[in-house]
Amino acid sequence: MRAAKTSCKIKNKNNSKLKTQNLEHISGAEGIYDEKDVHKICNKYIQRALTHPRGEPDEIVITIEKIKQNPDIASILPITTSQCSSPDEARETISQRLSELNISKKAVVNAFKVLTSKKTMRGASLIVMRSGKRVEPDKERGIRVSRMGITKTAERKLLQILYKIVIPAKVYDPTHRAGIQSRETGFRIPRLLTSRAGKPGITGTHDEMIKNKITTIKEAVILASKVASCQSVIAEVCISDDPDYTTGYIASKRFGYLRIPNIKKYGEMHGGRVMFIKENTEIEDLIGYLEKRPILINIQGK
Ligand code: PML
Ligand code: MG
Repeated sequence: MRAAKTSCKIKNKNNSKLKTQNLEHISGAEGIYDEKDVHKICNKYIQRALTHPRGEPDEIVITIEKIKQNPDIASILPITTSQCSSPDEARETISQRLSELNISKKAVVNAFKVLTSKKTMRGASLIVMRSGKRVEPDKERGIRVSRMGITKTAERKLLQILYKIVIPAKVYDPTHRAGIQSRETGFRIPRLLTSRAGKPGITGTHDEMIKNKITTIKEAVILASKVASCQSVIAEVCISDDPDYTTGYIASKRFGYLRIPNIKKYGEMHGGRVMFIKENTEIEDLIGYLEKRPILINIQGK
């Protein structure tokens, strides 16, 4: 497979005097694509960067890289969604799952310190599952999980699942036409959205919001599936740092990808990722795998 990697970073200055040193990273996105799709995907990344909820970017950086190593294949995690109505309940659900995975209370407390800190990290924190020690070499940058993509077959299947998650229930429509309403977003949109996206009857805003949400979950599932494919990672917890995105997840080989609605309140800026790792993990090898090894996610057993 001839593959290319694109990544887009946007930065927002928070101190005009120290412009170059003090650029705040506000978002990133990436994937592994066939070369013919690279132009199209770069345009999408630019569009996303320019409309990001964390703020208008001062700088957008796009990197396109030829992947020389053949990607390894890892299985996609199965997706479920928990019932959760508040950040406190979310914390309880996550702590419960982590304790079932033999992760210590100290490690959980340290993880929540990272996830709820005002100062968000660009990448993920690595926390040793029993001692609770943070072992990522650079505590500000963290570990940037990179070089992951999805096969076309798995992507099609994943999108079908995600449409059902984001737009699940048919509801009564007072105009006497069948409609559907998202249990999570509350948006009511015409029933044929998936086959008629962009056609009359579908407002741009609804259409865009649904599409953005599906992209967010898709990218998170791909990343979490790569992380879970590491032998030394027991679990990962993520809270989006986007102020308008309040669903997080806990992912592990044992439980799959469990979505946690209301993990934070609307408008809050904190967020991040933590990975709980085995005690005797070779940190350099793990970082090499997460940041450098190209991985394509596929459906289980294919
Ligand atoms: C992010 O990239 O902002 C994190 C997204 C987490 C997605 C959780 C979900 O809705 O499944
Ligand atoms: Mg973000």
